[in-house]
Amino acid sequence: MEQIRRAAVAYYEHLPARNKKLAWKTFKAMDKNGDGQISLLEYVNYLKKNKATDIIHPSIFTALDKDGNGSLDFEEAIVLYYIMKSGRALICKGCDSFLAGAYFSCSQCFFNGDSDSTYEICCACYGGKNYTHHGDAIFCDNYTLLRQSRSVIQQAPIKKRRKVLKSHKKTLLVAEITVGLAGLTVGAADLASKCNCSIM
Ligand SMILES: [Ca+2]
Ligand SMILES: [Ca+2]
Ligand SMILES: [Zn+2]
Ligand SMILES: [Zn+2]
Repeated sequence: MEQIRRAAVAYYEHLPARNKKLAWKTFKAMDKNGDGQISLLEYVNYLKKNKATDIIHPSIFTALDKDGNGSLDFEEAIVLYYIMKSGRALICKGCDSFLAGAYFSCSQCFFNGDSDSTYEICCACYGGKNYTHHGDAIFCDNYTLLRQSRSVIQQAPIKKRRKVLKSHKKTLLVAEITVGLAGLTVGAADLASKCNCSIM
């Protein structure tokens, strides 16, 4: 979690002033009773209202609450803002806990533009084979996937490349732990089959 926290702070520091203001506004909107803290109830209500149901996971709130006092101050909420913006709310399909660190992802599901869901598991579940997925799945760690996403973009024709980059600019700006590129389609159809995980 410390890694995500550091990434979130760096992300926040690079936000233009108006986006920082927006982050603060989001915090104020979540803090319904105005006590400067976001309670679990306020958190759930806000995310439900904004249809960000993928983030309403008890393990995410627990991970965000760094000092463990049961609520989120602004500093803790910056990480939430980062997760919301980067699409980094990933839950392990094996043990159903928030993926706060390095993780493995099925490369076929990741690079298949048709499937809107990716399949991620934590290192412990991958190592312990605590998951069920299609038998021919090739799992890559998130760093390898990010590197391969780059080559997918580079392999795309220049014209399309700009489009791919544009549509993923937000996620590409985010630190290396992001796998928001799941929607990538250009030239990716057969990439999964060519995929060579450096770790395998
Ligand atoms: Ca509150
Ligand atoms: Ca707290
Ligand atoms: Zn797991
Ligand atoms: Zn898969």
